[in-house]
Amino acid sequence: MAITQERSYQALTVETVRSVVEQLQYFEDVEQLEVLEIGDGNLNYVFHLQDPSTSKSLVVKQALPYAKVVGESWPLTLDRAKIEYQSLQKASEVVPELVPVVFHHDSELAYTVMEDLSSYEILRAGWITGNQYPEVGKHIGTYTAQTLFHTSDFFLHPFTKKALVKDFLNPELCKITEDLVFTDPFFDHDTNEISDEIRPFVLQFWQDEELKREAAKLKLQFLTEAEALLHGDLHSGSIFVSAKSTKVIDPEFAFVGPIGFDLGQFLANILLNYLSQEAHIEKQRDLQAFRKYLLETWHQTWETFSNQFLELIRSKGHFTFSSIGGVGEEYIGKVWRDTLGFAGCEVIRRTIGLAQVADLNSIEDAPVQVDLKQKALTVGAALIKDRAKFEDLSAFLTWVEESLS
Ligand code: SR1
Ligand code: MG
Repeated sequence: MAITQERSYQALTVETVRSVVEQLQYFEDVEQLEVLEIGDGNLNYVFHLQDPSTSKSLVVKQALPYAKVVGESWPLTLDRAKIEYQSLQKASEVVPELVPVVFHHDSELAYTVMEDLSSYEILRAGWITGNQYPEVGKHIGTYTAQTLFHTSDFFLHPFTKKALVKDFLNPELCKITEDLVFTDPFFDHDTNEISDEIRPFVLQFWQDEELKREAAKLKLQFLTEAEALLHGDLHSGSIFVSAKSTKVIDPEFAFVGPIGFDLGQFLANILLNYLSQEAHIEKQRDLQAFRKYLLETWHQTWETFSNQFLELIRSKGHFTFSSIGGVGEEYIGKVWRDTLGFAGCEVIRRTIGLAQVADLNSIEDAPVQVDLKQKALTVGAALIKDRAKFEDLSAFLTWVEESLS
């Protein structure tokens, strides 16, 4: 039975997924396709379909009505598939080279057919292996500047901006972030994953009232500041890379929120990898070189983002006060402080919360892993509490070199 004739939701299988691509007339004979389910994320199915005779291929991503990482006990809206599709469409209007090509979307069956990126690597996996991607900082700086500016009040008419906020209300996925990033890791919550070895350190960590006060401010910003349409989950597992090209995927957490959140998530995942390299790279000289590359990546990200965003305010901005000296620069200063604070929350969450990262968890030497996780928690707390003290990028980079090496 062809799944396209069934108009109520059902999960696709390696058999039924053929019929959903048949209508695209992209492949000559869908029966010949080799189909694999390759999803390794937390939430969705991802099918890879390839014609063995021509090597033409596509990917079909389908949302499940629950969070795959936990199971059917955690129901989750299928609307996220449409949000992801619409967000990819918006990004493709300004940075088509930095997102996958989308061929088709079906909201009822909650699937999207898109470009196969399996010739690329996931950035997290590449970094763990010690691979360098010299362009990724510039690309993520461009992606954030262009997508965030063009969906902000600096660019949009107020009516259009409000409509955007309404179109991208994403309450269930936002709630996941509100809980997993901004709440649970600061308390003894059952979603956390904390080994017996690190628990005594974490018990002390939870005693820090100043940290909780500052985390509360950041959570309130996340809840209330509708600055621009975010990707919403911009960690190194949401980025495909090759030597010269970058593709940002998976914007199912998209909503109109504080700009620093996207940049902060990317920064946090750079810092987590930076820390973890102590266990992955054996030779001291190679370790130093790789860490230098990671800091250079963040340098390029921030410089590209801030320069492009300011230039866009100057050249395309519709916000009345944009021409007043310092308005744009002060706004970028606010985004900088928010970025550091949000990065701190993400570092802490990926260390002791739900959905931790392979950068740290793949370290087999248990005492080394515990030591690095403690360092990560200390770094995360410092970013949250001291975010207003790092005057600029160079002060921050010096601090990383001195305190994380
Ligand atoms: C239940 S979802 C867990 C995490 O996976 C996604 O990638 C987001 O980061 C989310 O917080
Ligand atoms: Mg994801």
